[in-house]
Amino acid sequence: MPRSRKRPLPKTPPEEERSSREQSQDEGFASPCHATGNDSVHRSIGAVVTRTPGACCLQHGTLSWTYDDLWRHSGQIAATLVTRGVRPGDRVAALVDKSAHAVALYLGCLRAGAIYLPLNAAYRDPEVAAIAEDAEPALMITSTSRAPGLRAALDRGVSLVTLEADGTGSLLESSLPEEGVAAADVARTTDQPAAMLYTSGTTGRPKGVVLTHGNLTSNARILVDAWRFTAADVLLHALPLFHVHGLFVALHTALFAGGCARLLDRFDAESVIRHLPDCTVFMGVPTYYTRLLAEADLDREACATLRLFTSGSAPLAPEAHRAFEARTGHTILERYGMTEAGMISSNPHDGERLAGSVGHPLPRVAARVVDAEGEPVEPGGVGVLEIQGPNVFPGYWRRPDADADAFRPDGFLITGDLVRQDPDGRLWIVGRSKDLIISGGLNVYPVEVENALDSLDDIAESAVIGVPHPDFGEGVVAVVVPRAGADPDLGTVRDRLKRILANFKQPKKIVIIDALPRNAMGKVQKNQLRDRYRDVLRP
Ligand code: MCA
Ligand code: AMP
Repeated sequence: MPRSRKRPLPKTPPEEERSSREQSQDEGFASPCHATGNDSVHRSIGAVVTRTPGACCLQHGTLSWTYDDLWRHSGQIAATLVTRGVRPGDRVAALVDKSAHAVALYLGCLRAGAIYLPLNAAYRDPEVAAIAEDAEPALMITSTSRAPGLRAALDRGVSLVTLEADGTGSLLESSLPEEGVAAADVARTTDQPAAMLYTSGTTGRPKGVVLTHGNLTSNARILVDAWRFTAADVLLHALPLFHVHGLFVALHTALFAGGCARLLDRFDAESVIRHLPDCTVFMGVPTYYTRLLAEADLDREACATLRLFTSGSAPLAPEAHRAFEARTGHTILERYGMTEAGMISSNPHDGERLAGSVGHPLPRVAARVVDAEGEPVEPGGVGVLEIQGPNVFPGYWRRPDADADAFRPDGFLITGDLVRQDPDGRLWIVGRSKDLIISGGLNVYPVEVENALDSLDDIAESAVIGVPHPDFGEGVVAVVVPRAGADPDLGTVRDRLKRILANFKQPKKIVIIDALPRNAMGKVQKNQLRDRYRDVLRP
């Protein structure tokens, strides 16, 4: 047992945050929509701790934490980070298993004034290394099983410590001086970064999406209100904790409202159905609903205590929406968002939830629909959605070039989603102008897979497309052209890809052709490929 674990956990007054520590590495992100204030995520959760310290906060297996427990554990982690040299504004990367301790790690980072950088556990070591090279984290926290591989892949400058789902690991092994404990609770302003999540974007080069405390707190409060969250809610949490959906949309709504989040290790339809009774809210990506519908046990009785089911991250098929309503009596509330902006629009809690629509822009979100030149389209016409609001991120990590592509000069974010808007403001997503595949709620940027394929000896060029998949909504298909005279062995190609790309990015099918279809400008005609191969992943 590590020495520090025998000590009483630190008690720091949640609302009396200190800002006395040097903040030389801090970067504030001012923007017209981000009024300066002290509304930090940890301060908001700290207010709940003060109000209801003994209320249920997190459940995971047999473990049950009150708000006070979460505060004490996160305080200990914050103090440990400080003693390990983490300064306000430093990035702390986490590739850890889902657990209450992982939530404490997130909150502990914020309380130390650090920027939390969660990583998808499916990332292979080279993917993590590329992100670490860009983000330059002061510390990376991972599981014991991932540590050796990461240690070899990462730059020597990155310190690596471990944290297991049960709270053990080298992170908390060193002893904590009481002064260190007292030092960890750093005040943050709304325009200071709280988290950074990576996206590959259309170039394949990882970009850090910086999210400020103000982005997160404003979005959480708007959602608590819009979806009528209260302290009586018990959220069944099956999503991963490394994306906006699971970490912010799900966890924040539960915690900001003073409710309880019951964590499942991962989504598994049978286990979700087992846990639904005595929960009140469930959130999922469309694949969760498709898989739940495949279970005979999903019925009205199983959902009797539920008051809300939400879906997002990818389009929910109207057939699934209707089938779920028929089977359970619940109308799924579909909402829409993106990492760069958190939640953007939502069907109403009390009004009509329409299948196929992502509802109205949330309060304080300004939305407009424009053509390729940025001019407003005719009412009811299809165009790209652009948005502005306190939820919109201030910019990518050290990437002014990417910022210039993402924002209009007046500060509106170009979402890359093609929409139609009704006269009453209701939005319908009809497509995407960005080259992106969404598979089981996870983004796959084709260029990243193409770059990986093109790096292999036998492959001259490739085009990666998304086609309908019965389980994941869209599935990845790679169309490859061999080098002259080469005869690529697909087994070898797959083995190589597995070493460098996360499992969800792996092509579900690889097709070999002689030449890619191109237009007169030489651009690959992906639409033609999508048409040609649209049925290859159907059963
Ligand atoms: C796993 N596999 C996948 C995916 N996940 N293939 C394609 N797409 C996926 N998403 C493959 C693995 O490579 C493996 O293939 C096989 O499926 C089994 O892997 P396993 O890990 O056991 O899969 P699973 O546990 O069944 O996971 C599927 C899942 C999971 C439950 C749908 O991907 C998931 O939880 N997705 C949610 C992601 C999420 O939180 N998105 C929110 C992003 P093989 O057997 O061949 O090796 S936030 C966002 O988008 C915005 C802000 C928003 O609006 O929310
Ligand atoms: P991400 O980059 O992971 O945050 O993914 C954001 C993208 O997911 C958005 O730009 C949309 O294309 C898509 N998305 C999120 N929610 C929905 C939804 N309810 N319906 C359709 N697409 C969605």
